[in-house]
Amino acid sequence: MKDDNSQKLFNEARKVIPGGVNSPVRACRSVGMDPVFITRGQGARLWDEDGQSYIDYVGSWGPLILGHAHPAVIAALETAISQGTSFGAPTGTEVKLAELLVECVPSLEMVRLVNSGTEATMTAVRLARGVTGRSYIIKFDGCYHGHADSLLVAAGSGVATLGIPGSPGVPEVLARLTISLPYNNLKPVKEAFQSFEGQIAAIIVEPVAGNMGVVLPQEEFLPGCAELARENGALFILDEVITGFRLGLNGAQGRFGLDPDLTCLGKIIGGGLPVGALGGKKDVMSHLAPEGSVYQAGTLAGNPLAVAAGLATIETLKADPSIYDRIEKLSQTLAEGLLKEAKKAGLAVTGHQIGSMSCLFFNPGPVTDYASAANSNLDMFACFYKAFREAGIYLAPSQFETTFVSAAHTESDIEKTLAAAPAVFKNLT
Ligand code: KE4
Repeated sequence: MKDDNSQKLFNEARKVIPGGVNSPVRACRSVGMDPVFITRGQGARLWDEDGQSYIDYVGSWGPLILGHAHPAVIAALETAISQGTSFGAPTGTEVKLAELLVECVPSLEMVRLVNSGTEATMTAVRLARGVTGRSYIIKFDGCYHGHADSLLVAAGSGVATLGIPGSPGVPEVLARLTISLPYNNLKPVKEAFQSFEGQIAAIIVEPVAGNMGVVLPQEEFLPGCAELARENGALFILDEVITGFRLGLNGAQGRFGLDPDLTCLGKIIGGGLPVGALGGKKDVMSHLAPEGSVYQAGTLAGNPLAVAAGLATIETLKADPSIYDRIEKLSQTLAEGLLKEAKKAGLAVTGHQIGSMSCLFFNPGPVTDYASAANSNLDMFACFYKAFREAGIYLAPSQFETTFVSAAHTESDIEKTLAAAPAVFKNLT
């Protein structure tokens, strides 16, 4: 496949941007390829600098549930941008978005808009520590909550493992306050609360893990975490940056009937522009400055353009909730079809799918946590990724990400994707 123009741009990019990208996953290093440079997106498609078009299952890593350049989003942005780009002052539209988030996300009583998912989770951790006066937090191996120091912690598994710096620059004194445990296992959580009695400020968890591939919560896991947090005076924080408005207007908490103290949002609520949000119960959120003393701020928080794109996206979803059924069915067809073809080719694979999120693990399974997900055949995934990209199908360049279907995908897109599968999988055996 011709990629001269992307290659040329990548060579230029690497001279002035570390790794040639502004976010590491985009470099495609884990699949041994160079990235293609995108010129435009429309609906379920992307075009690169060499004129190649792709059926896009990355969707900007989740925000584009309506697909690229949706007319309602473009129109809202055109109206907003004609009035200016940022005021650094309150606006009526950010109140409207806050009210819409409170209306849709069951546990929310108040919400603070920020600029990214990282800012939302970073603030959630600071708020939990500020409200409880405690320093330790529990997260789960393989869950990714953005790149704030306390959350960028790779950790061993096992009971109450003290985090080890997941990245140079994260001071050990800080990393040790993060206890990272195996997903889907309540026993280590219980033991952590016993070992660090009265010292744990919060549990933060992805209700459906989307950053170790897609790993579903086992039945008692999330309610068990909520109960253990409550019993021990810690906050229960759901990181719904991916699942918020992805698994329905009420997110994962609506689907699973959860009532977290805090919820982190991002991606879809910005419609492809930089937005995050932290929301929760009034008695917790009111500790945030200027009402309370836990500080958080942002020059572009509640930015009018990002708010306009987010409002248009959520209002479009609200106006036609059948979108969710449609994209779930397409995602199911895609996931089941890929699994069937891979098994027919004799490959050891496991498929997970929920809503419009799915993942094919090159792994005999079961995959229930990061340790089992990490047993996947990453070389085989890399060949799968390369072959699909050359067939014009754009997947996330990592086994540990999520395949997203948008409202712009059609049955024909899924059929075209599945039609490429037999030859691809045959070459993997
Ligand atoms: P951002 O700071 O990238 O907006 O959000 C961080 C974040 C928080 N929580 C969850 C559950 C997330 O998935 C993310 C970010 N997701 C990754 C991809 N899985 C973003 C892609 C990237 O890092 O470029």
